[in-house]
Amino acid sequence: MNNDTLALLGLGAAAFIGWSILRNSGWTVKGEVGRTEVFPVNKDSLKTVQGLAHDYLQSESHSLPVQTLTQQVLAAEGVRANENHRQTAMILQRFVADKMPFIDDPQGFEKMVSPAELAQQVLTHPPGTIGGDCDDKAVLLAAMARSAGIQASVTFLDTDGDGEIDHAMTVMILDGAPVHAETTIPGAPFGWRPDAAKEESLLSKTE
Ligand SMILES: [Ca+2]
Ligand SMILES: [Ca+2]
Repeated sequence: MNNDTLALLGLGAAAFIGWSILRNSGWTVKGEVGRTEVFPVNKDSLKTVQGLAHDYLQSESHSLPVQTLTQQVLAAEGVRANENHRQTAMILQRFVADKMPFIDDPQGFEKMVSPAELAQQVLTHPPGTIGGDCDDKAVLLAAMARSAGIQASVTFLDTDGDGEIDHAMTVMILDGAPVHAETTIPGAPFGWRPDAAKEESLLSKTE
């Protein structure tokens, strides 16, 4: 292709993105195995994030990339899935919180990378190079926990008391009680939860 054609294609892509933003609809990028959803931050975006988190967990927790990554992380610590749920959960949290960098969404947008897509990227890139923000990492950890047989989902919190949800965490049921797992702060203790004025957990909506 010559430069003019490339420039036209670039203009076309920019026009499409602009049109998507104007329509408020966002767009989907199909990855190798999963998908990435991008949409503008607005009053409806939290509902979209929560709906996608639920869908991603239902459809991709037992996908091959999520299962493979989970088994690799556990095997590196000499543990097999289903031996001990609390120990398994703690190892998986350490991986997502400590070994995957925090990478923020583009300014003004919500970007949600599905767990199969994120796991596939982690499996195929050098260690420590693939990461995500709180919703991406919280959904991935919940999916990995589910693939290890642990009841898990995502919970959304208002941590600064302004009435708006601003954080996502993984929450799991261990010994019959909900346990929070922070994924964006390296070294965050298992079970630690920030003070929150409001919390909306998807755990009760699990199958
Ligand atoms: Ca995100
Ligand atoms: Ca807030």
